[in-house]
Amino acid sequence: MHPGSPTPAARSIFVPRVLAGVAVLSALISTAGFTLLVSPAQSTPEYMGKFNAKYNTRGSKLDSCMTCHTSQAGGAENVNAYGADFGKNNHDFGAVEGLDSDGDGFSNIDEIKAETFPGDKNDNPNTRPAPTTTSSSTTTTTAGLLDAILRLVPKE
Ligand SMILES: [Ca+2]
Repeated sequence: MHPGSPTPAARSIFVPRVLAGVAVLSALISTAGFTLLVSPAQSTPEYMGKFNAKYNTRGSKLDSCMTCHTSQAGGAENVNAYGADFGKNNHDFGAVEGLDSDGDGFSNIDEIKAETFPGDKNDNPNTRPAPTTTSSSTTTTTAGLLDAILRLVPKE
């Protein structure tokens, strides 16, 4: 046996230590990752989960605090119009489906089906093209809107 090479006994101790180190590291990394992923939805994860289960919106734009809140921070003090109606109706999603919480002319259920925020009047099926629409027509729509706005501004 060469003096520098580890004996079989030393190797068998070394390998479990490395494995333990890897296990601890990966546990730390996954805990950190999980915390980062979960923290934005900490306010009412129960309602978010129920919303996603009811409307099959998990992973969509509506799978967000912004569906019921005015910021990602969540919390009762910054609910949007939809979140406020939801609260007033004993947290019953079905009870507020027919309302137009944000007053943009689209009922909450129509907005949810279109994956637009029911609590943001600037986000509705008219302002957002359907998900299947190509980006070129989005540009056209935006340009058209800008043009319409510019025509409304009085020229000096
Ligand atoms: Ca609406």
